[in-house]
Amino acid sequence: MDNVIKQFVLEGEPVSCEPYGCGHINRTYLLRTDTDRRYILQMLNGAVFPDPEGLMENVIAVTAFIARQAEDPREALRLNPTHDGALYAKDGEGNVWRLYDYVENSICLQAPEQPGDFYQSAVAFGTFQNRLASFPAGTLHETIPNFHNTPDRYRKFRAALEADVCGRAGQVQPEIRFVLNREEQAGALQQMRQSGQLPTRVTHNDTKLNNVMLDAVTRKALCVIDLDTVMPGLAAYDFGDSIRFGAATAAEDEKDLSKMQMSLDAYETFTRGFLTACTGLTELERQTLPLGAKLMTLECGVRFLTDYLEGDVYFSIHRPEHNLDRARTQFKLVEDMERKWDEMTAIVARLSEQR
Ligand code: ADP
Ligand code: GN1
Ligand code: MG
Repeated sequence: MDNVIKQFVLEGEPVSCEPYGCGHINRTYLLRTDTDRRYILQMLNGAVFPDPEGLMENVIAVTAFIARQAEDPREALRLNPTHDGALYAKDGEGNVWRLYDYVENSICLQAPEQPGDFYQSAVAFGTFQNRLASFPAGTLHETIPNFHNTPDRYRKFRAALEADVCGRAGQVQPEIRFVLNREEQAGALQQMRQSGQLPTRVTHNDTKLNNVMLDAVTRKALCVIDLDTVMPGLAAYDFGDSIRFGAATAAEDEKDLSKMQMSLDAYETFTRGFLTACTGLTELERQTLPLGAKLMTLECGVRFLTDYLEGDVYFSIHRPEHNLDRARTQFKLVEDMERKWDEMTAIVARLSEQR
């Protein structure tokens, strides 16, 4: 890592570099220097992102675009250059590394702690989409093709099931049935995207609460981070993935499923913040927001279960059945959303009218 750090222009001499955060994909480190400067050093996961250079082009363009609209410099992530003037470095194995300014005086939450936190995350993601409304979406690289193409996720699930390389399918029959029973409805958003009924937007596509920074004092939205999956997408993806994670009453890997529900209060709070910040959605886009919540949750569960069947090759795990536990919480949430469906659609309709 020393060889990587040396490539970047730093303020001061490095004094420590420790693993940081709870991401499932990249390797993230907090780098400190003797002048008390803090940086976030990240190595991109090359297995997940086949075109890291294209990905960095996206991140460079999007952060510059947002920086031009920012009132506080912390509203846009800032990449630090190498001595050669590039905005990323490579190590001896060809891995791509980047160095962000640490967003100072900020907090990043794994779950909402105060009533306004989830609202502020909705403002952050809604503002992000709004600020990028005039960004030329066609110039972005598709960093993970078919990322939120749910039918494609089903195809990969079926392939993993067929191969069953770890011999795990036998023990997860109820989960497999849960997934297959919902296959018919899983393509609804994809169909509306392909037919052009829903407009393509620049979306973040990984709108977990822990991809938002809030100001540590005011707890107001500062910026969204983890821009690796910024690609053309649907508004319902960003709304839906936020609900999946932040309106859940338990952690994504909770083992006690009785704790896991989708909070209608949190759902309503997020919807209010998102519709306030993300103006200009079409009527059909607003109507499909609840569907986004359900399908992003189902899709994420399918991805966790697929990874479990494939031997935990994609998401970082910290215990043997971690991906299975994660899949189960997602399916519990989907069931709860199915029960609360009428309320979910009514909330979006009511808040849309009030705007
Ligand atoms: P992953 O793709 O693995 O989720 P992230 O980019 O989300 O990686 O980073 C992981 C964690 O590191 C975040 O949840 C956040 O806590 C922290 N983090 C990332 N970038 C910054 C930053 N610029 N300033 C402060 N903290 C950050
Ligand atoms: C991953 O990188 P991170 O931890 O923010 C994943 C998301 C999943 C999420 C589930 C590039 O997000 O798609 O929804 O885990 N990111 C990628 O927690 O696959
Ligand atoms: Mg993240």
